Amino acid sequence: MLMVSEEVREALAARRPVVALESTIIAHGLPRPRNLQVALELEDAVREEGAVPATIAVLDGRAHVGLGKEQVERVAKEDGIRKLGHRDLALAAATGASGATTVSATASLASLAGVRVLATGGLGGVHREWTVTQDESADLGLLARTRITVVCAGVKSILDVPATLQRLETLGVAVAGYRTDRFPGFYLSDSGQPVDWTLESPAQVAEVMRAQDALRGPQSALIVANPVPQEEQLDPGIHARVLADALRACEEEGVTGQAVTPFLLDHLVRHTDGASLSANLAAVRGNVRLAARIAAAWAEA
Ligand code: PSU
Ligand code: MN
Repeated sequence: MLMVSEEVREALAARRPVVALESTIIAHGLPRPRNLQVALELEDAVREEGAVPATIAVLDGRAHVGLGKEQVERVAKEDGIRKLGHRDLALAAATGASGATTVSATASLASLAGVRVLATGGLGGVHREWTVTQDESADLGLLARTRITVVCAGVKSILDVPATLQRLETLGVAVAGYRTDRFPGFYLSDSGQPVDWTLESPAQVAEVMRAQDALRGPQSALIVANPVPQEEQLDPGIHARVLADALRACEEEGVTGQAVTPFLLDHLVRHTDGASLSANLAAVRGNVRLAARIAAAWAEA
């Protein structure tokens, strides 16, 4: 059921750095055909930093850790490819379904395969209007019980960021800013919220990972929040305006559940003339490169 590619298996056996990459961003978070290009580009960026990329997805019921080019193409192009959270994995495996994995599903499969570092764009979290919809991404609960390091540009700015940070605190998930004391805002370098901890180098992140293992306790994650460079962020004024429109459209069209995140991301891309896409890509690229350097520092131990 779990298929670890030969390249990833060899790298893990030789203690060479490996970075897990999620696939929901490819299948449901980015417009086609750009998504395929980006998926391959992110794998290249990991390699350029000296690590092995392990893109994760489920194809015909098999959970893959490390995809070949044709498999990445299927994830990017196949119509009807599902969006799988960790709760969907067994259902997909047993029924032979295919789907892209969210952070929660990617983290659980990565951890099963022995990959310790994962890169994404923005984490899922608590949605605005949570009191009505109770929509909180399964990413949070899974990260409370999975020992993995997730490099992200904060949580998606479509969410209730302060509420998400509060939930991470309650769930006991460690959060640190990378070279910043501000929690990043995905498309924006600063979400307006502070973080309690700042880490300065990949080596220091790896030290924290070792300390997590030494101190035992619950198997929880480490979130490394890496801001998009200020010169590549989305204009904050445009962001505020278009996001308000997107949230209104979502409500008017009655979009709920798993469809909410892709709907909002797509709305932002279409109403910012692609500027949100550039900021999103800049953030993901930075995260993937940092994740590779963290994986290298981790593998050195
Ligand atoms: N970050 C992005 N684009 C995405 C996502 C994150 O830049 O598409 C995906 C991730 O896979 C994340 C998921 O785990 O959205 C969260 O979805 P939900 O809110 O339905 O849990
Ligand atoms: Mn949700």
